[in-house]
Amino acid sequence: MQAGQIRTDWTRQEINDLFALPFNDLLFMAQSAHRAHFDANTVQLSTLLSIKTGACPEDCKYCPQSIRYDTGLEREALMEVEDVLSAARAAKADGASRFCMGAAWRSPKDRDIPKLQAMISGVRELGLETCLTAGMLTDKQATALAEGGLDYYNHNLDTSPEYYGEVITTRTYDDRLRTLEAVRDAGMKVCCGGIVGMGETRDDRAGLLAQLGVLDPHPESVPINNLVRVPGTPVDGLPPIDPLEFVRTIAVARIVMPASHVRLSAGREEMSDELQTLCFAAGANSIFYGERLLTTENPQNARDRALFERLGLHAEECRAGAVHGETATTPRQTATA
Ligand code: SAM
Ligand code: DTB
Ligand code: SF4
Repeated sequence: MQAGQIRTDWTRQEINDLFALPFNDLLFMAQSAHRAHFDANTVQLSTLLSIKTGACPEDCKYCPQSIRYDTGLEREALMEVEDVLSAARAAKADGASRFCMGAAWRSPKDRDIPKLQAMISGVRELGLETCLTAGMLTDKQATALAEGGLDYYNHNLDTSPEYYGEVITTRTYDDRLRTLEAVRDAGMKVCCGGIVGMGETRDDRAGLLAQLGVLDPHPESVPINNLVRVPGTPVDGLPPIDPLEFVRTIAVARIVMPASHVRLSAGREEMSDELQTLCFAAGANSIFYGERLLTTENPQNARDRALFERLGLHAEECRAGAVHGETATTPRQTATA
């Protein structure tokens, strides 16, 4: 197979075979795929904000925001637009190119949509790309968000179809796939990935990547989260995934979806600089940047800047408003600036 070839006919067996490669061979393949589509020293920076926190009716076993688990989290109602825009301004000043708003909902209510649209258009006017994650969407809601200027919708498949029921019982894999279809049909870009370290097997990780790899087109953005173990959630206390298996998961994601941004997502706070470096070498080219994820901690900006400096990495230019290969609309910003 030619390095970086885009395919949507992946089989789970082929993906398991990639996982089983000797580590150096896997990393070489991943680097080759990465370099066929990207500058290998550029990393896209997304900043998260929880715009509605806690009290979610879903039972996702990993999530501190589920109402079913006592995680001590304080619930917060949907934020005011101006407060969201202040956070977005700060993210932009820090060098982020995308602003991702997360709401702890099973799905939005139709009455919430106008406020979400106001947040989206306000963030866009600041020259940031916009991303929202707010649970399952109807076709009508997806269209309304797209019309409001939403660039990306995040909706993760999280794990393999077989393991999904061990993690979440309040919605199905097909529910997730239906929302992804609504997002695509409405013309938005898809941000879709998963979580590792929840007690799944390697074959489950291969199953997740096989599901993502046959989406046509591939999700433009693929977050790979390493479980943040939050006391009170049912998965707290599980042994962490072998760090090199995590790197393998990133590398396989890069090979399967060579032209997508693969995001080294939750879990960086507990990772050494050296482990993150291996993830970048395996083809990760996006991170969540900013001192908080949604409700848990992320590395301090200064730590990320220092790591970028040591590795000669720079932040991707902001492409907000860019169409059909047009170049960036805002000046080049580097994480080290
Ligand atoms: N409620 C919406 C949904 O489920 O799509 C949006 C918010 S939800 C917090 C977004 C994603 O965050 C989840 O799909 C999951 O992949 C990730 N996530 C949540 N808790 C996590 C944790 N403790 N560790 C790692 N990733 C987590
Ligand atoms: C994604 O894949 N990871 C982000 C974002 N999309 C919304 C969320 C990570 C959440 C980690 C736990 C928390 O901070 O609540
Ligand atoms: Fe709710 Fe999303 Fe957390 Fe699941 S992951 S409990 S849907 S906020």
